[in-house]
Amino acid sequence: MSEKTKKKILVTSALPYVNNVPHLGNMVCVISADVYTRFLKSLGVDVISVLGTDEHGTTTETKALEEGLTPKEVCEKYFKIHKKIYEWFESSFDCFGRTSSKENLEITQDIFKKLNKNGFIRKDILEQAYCPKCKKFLADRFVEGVCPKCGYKDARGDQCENCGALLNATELVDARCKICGTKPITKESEHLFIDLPKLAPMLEKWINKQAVKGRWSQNAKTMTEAWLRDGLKQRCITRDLKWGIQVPLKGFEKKVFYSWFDAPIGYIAITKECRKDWKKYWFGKDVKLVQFMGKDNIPFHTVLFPASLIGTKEGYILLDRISSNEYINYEGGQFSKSRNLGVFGDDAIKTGIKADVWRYYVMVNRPEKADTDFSWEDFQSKINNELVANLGNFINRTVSFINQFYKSEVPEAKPDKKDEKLIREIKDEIKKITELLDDVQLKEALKHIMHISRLGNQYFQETEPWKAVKENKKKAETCLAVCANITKDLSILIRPYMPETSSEICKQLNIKELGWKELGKVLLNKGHKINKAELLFNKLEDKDVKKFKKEFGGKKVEEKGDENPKEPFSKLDLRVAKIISVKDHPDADKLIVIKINLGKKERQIVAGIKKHYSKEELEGRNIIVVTNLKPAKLRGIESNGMLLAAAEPAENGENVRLLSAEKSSPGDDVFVEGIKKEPEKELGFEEFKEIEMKTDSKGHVLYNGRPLKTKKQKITVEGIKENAIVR
Ligand code: B3M
Ligand code: ZN
Repeated sequence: MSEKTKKKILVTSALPYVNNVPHLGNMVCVISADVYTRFLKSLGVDVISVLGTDEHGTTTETKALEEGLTPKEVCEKYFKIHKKIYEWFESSFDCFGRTSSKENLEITQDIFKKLNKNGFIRKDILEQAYCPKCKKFLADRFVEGVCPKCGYKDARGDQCENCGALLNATELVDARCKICGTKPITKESEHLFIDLPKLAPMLEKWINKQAVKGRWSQNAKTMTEAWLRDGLKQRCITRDLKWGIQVPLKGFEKKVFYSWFDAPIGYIAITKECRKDWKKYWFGKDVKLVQFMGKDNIPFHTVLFPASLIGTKEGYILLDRISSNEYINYEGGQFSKSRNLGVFGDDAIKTGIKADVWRYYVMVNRPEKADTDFSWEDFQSKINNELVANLGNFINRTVSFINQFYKSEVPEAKPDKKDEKLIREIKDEIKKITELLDDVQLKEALKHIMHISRLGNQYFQETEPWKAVKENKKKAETCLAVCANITKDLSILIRPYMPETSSEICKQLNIKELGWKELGKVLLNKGHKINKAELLFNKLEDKDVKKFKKEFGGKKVEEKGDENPKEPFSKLDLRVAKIISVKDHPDADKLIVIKINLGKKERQIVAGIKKHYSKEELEGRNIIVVTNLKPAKLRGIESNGMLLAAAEPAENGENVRLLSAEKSSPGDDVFVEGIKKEPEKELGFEEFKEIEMKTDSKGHVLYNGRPLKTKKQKITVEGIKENAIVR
């Protein structure tokens, strides 16, 4: 056991929002935390793992409205669904709970009180949307109206579902209360803030040290630095909602805590709920906290949660190691339950494909440095070529051969040089795998495990025991004894990833389940009786793939048919345009009306970029415009197209930068090499949204990893980070 894994370890997986059925992409984090924990347990480390549901906040209130239930009822209903799905996926968390527990209420209130006592809580006035009819403050999601960006009628106050723009409720045109339809007013309300500027010196000192010591991933460091670089600002931790943890301070009894304040505290509360000795973990000097999450959760775990804990001065342990994954997309787009698109936890159960196979797929495609894509073809190929033809085949031929030729008794091994060479190679692989797992490189470790099975297959193939069994008995016997012990090693190595398969292998080998320290040892000796071979994995047939695609593909895939789907990008008609003039929209503060030159034609578009650019900056500038969108009317003014900009979340809302092509001429075609343009006449926003374009680190714009360009240059965008969404 290495030095690093000596102490107690506390592993957490981000707590998924309770209000939806988790999909395959959501499972990445849960399965990752589970694999890592199982590995540590196999090593013999004192480890506990924590998972649960995140139940407070506006997401739950919104769902409750949609389903006609109370927030509590929504939580009851979906908590059961989540629990069932995680169990089906063989997640083995020691503690599984929910943030709406009484433990979380107690600890959250306690942490708040300590923060307040230590002078890290401040009061301040906020302006918020308020419905005079419902007599309540409206969270951003509870305000609806016209999107200032795309003109979509029913945009939500936090985000436009149609074009994906991040919004503030106050930006909506013709805003209305989602509950009763009344126009909201802006009203002041006093709120509580955590004083991050005051905590900053302690926090920064800790971050600078821990990011190095805990070998934080690049995305974790970058995102955290971005928060620090912009200067930490006080952050509001209360909300005018009913569903949540009550604020225990005079004058604030009607408010609840912001769900991102109490959700991470949920990790502590869930531990307390299930372990009497929870303090040994959360206050232990010898405990290492390892947290798994999606990349969008990073700053809450590297800044907000640690700040809340440091401010109590109680000696809570802080994050040591962070593993933040990117996303899995579905067949090139996003998962969407409402559009029946993608594989959700309950769907995976219905396919009849074993949980282990799903776990394997998610881990071997684990989106570590970039997003990955689920496609049925890829899934099929990984099952058939890797699980069936490699791992399954090696184990099956070993066990069957011993069944058939040695009356199910492991023969005697008398290794020669060639056998020894393989044994050494496998020991080296085991060492490498252990290091990788220790370093939470779960995908890479799995690839090395599969390599062992590949080496085993090669060895079997080259030794030809089916011939040697007649011609050179010693050679055949040694081969099978060696393969039986490799199979034993594989049962140990794959156990964290595919626990059920590991148990099946142990059953076939007639051994008990073994821990990491038994790796590389010869444990199956001459005369050891094994059981009958059974197939570990089934091939996924083409007809099944067809069927699943129909079932889970959603409308889009069906319309297009299964064969050779068109690249979504081909539907777009993107052109360079020069801005001729800019006017304010007469009826909307946030909108401007732009006249553009498209080479031979002129057009008018309405855009919501007033906050980000001045008129002077815009006039004469070359921009990129989608010219084949359905025309829209924005507050009475016709918009014939949409300009493209890259956007990323920033402290004060959003950072938005226009795409440009200054060396090109108006009307020039914008394309991606290798994709033939077949623009649709009137492209809907829904379809446009599926076309994912992102910035890279050099200020170019990529579609599917390839740059957008004109015949003269690559499209550029300045002043924005890598991976910003273009829309
Ligand atoms: N529920 C966001 C998410 O599910 C949030 C995580 C909370 S972790 C304490 O991605
Ligand atoms: Zn209302």
